[in-house]
Amino acid sequence: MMKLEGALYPWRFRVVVGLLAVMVSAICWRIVDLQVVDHKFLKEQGDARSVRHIPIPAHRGLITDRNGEPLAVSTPVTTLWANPKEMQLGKDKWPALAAALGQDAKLLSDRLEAQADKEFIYLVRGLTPEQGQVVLDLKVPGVYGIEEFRRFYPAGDVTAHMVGFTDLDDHGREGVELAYDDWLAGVPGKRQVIKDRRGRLIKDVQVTKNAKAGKTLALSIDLRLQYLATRELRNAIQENDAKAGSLVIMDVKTGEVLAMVNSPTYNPNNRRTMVPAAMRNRAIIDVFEPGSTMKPISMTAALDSGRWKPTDKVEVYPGTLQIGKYTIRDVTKTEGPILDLTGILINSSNVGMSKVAFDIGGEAIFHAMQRVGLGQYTGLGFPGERVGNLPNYREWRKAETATLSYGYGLSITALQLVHAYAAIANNGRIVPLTILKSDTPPVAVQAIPEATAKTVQGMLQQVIEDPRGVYRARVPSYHVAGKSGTARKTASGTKGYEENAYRSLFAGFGPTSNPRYAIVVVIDEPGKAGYFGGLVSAPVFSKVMSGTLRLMNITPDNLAATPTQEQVNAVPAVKGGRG
Ligand code: 59J
Repeated sequence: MMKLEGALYPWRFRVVVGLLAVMVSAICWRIVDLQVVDHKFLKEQGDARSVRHIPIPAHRGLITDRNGEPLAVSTPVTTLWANPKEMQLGKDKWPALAAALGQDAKLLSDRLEAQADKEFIYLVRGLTPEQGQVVLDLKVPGVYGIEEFRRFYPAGDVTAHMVGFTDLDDHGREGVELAYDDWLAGVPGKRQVIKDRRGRLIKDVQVTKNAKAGKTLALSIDLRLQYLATRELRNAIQENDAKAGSLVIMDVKTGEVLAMVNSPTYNPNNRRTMVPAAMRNRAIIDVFEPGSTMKPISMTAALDSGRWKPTDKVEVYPGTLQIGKYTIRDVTKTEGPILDLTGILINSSNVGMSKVAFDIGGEAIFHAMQRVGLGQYTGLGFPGERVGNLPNYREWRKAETATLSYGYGLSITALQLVHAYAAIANNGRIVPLTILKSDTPPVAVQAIPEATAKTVQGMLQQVIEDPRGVYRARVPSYHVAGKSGTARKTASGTKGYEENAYRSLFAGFGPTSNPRYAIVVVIDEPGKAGYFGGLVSAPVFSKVMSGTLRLMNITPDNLAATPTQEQVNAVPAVKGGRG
């Protein structure tokens, strides 16, 4: 008779069942453990091995001029990159790839072989999206595209120093692009994708964070004036065989910089043209001795002292003045021995200015210069701006008091010079400089008493309109005011001056009946034939001021008295070339 085994060995049956139960519950526990208890951790670990976040580039903000003209624009481009390791699987497609890229097939395959152990190389950056798609459509294993943005500068070399440029990764490197990088850059987004073990993209899962576009920035610059300034400066530099130059146009009421140009310049769309000398924004980083363009500032101190009025006379004969072993000289000595204050400006008499300076003292001149912003930051907030140097009056002895009063012994930038003249032009009120278009009226500080500023405005109009004046600075149909300067350049490495290297300056404003614009022209080392500020820089001022007043629709304030060209030509030039 058969017996049930179980019945025969009951202990054995129970052991088997018991073991099975233990095993089943162990498995169940493990399932619960994996699926419930550790689920989050394990999913994260798994995802970390397959899910990737790739950045979505943010569209960089547009830079425009004050009228909305684009100065820096970001356009979408496709950058092609490759995983050479993966590419080794599809060598048959390399010739087609080379053809599509317009590259030499042999060179490309050599490069890919040489980098066979790499996982990332750029194939080509910045194609148009259409060009990029043609290549991607070849479906060459290991070739991928990423969308990026590339900066384009429509006005090219005309706005180069102002706008600056970005690097290949779209970060601001120079100019406004650098100064306002945070504002312009935006915030890149994130896209979740799944890649296989080889890093190939399998699935675009979702955008986890949208890219936040950068903001638009409207500059104070007027592109039309920027072009005008560029053209006239470049012409003058060519005609005078000069080394370099700068020109700044400023709105005296708002503090806005309307144009700022330098020559030489460069094309920011073509990095190969970027040589260091061309990249200097000279108007804000080159400091120089301003020479006679300081005389009007010293005159404000004289008038403020209450001791002088414009018609008071000074003996300048014989055109030299001995201070210890130091001799002060006038270049133009054709005038009689006596000059009034306006005459000192018209004739640009260093001797006359020095005598006035001795009378009022260095401290008054120092404060007048400091009040109009010399030796201080302009507040423009531009990268690399220099402040120059205005030595404290306590260090001035008699010779320094004299030379500082006519512009030597201090150093300034073209931007500071235009800012100082803008204060005179704005009836003594100085406003902070800005490169951004401003809608709110700026807070002005009365740097020069209004009456004094107005008196100096009149004296500077005389400098241009007097028969002996700087007639080349005149502007048809308008009254304008200004002062020329010709300064020997300091010889590098010594305390002395160059024999034959000059800086020709002109600073002025207009229209005098209600001054709106201040302009400074700096021409560095004009040719030896003619180098006086009144000869070289004054005509540039005239043309640029004339164009500015017209473009800005400023009502002429001198229609009746407009001199004809014949009348202008008939004015005898003063011996010495100031003319
Ligand atoms: C000058 C100077 C150099 C520095 C002199 C220009 C001094 C001086 C020592 C000789 C040419 C020249 C501190 S000239 O700007 O007086 O703009 O139309 O460079 O005087 O003391 O062969 N400008 N320029 N001086 N130094 N040190 C005149 C004048 C000026 C003119 C003309 C003719 C100088 C009217 C200059 C202009 O007003």
